[in-house]
Amino acid sequence: MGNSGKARAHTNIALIKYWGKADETYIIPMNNSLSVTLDRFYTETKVTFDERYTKDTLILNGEAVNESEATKINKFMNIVREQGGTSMYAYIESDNFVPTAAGLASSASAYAALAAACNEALNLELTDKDLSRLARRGSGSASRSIFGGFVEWEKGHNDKTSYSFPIDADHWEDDLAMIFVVINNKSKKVSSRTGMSLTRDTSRFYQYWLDHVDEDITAVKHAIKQKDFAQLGEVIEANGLRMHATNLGAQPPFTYMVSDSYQVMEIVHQCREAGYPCYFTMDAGPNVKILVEKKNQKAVIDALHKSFDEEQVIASDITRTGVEIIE
Ligand code: 2P0
Repeated sequence: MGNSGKARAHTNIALIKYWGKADETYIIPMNNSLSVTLDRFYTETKVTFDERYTKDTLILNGEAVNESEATKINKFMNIVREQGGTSMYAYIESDNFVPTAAGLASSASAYAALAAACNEALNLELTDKDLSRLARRGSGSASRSIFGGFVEWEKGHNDKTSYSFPIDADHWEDDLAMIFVVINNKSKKVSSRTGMSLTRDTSRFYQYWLDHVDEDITAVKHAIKQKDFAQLGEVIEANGLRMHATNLGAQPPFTYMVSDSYQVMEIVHQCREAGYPCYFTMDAGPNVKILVEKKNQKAVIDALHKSFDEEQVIASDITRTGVEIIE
């Protein structure tokens, strides 16, 4: 149909974290980050522009979204309209394919899929690089979900120079998997947007984080080149912990880690000692993600099942497929 497009984008998990913005309007990050794109969790979004619409409408998993989500989407659609030279509003239908128990609703796959669907619907003919820049305006991590496999987000210094690109790993992704351990948490959630802003502005450890993140990026890229899983794992685990340490240095201090998160970390250590190399990382919540070679995936899952219910442990392959137009 004339003014419509449908796209699928997969979510991604940062191995080297994005934590803090240099520019909140354009979503320019303080540091480069590096992620893997996951096969199992994705968003499909169809967007239709029409002159008869009087506002943007977003239907997410079959239901209208709340006011604050609608405002965020409308802001993003204004950017799209400006790029496309149109004043048409849009009807957006979006479905998140994430196991409901996982609670991993992801702005990364959401804005990557929406950007690609808009590109198709309005014939913007954006390159992947420009699509990554557009997705970034919705949510920083979305800039990485335009691509499959290992992806680096170059922080740049303005709208033009801040975008993601894929890192050639010679198909090493096919040998790797990520295991999610979903942890129930009743404490009040600090959103990533709020958490990273408070930390950037107040944390006594934040400058240390910034001073060392480029070393981690370089070490990870070296490990990918060498297909050295232990080196990759050691660097990403340390980087994730260092990001979480910056939160403890904020005023007021806060943390995303709960006791079950520490229990998963302990199991990861035990698996390593038992000869199954695997490494953890955490984002703006209590869930723990474990990077493992596929050949050891079952052993690690079995170890986790001794302490966690079956539905709390979800494994995903790494996909090398980037955002796709599906209609
Ligand atoms: C990341 N996180 O690199 C980091 C690590 C969470 C922890 O990107 O404000 O939803 O929309 O740019 O991308 C989550 O933050 O934040 C995130 P905004 P986003 O994956």
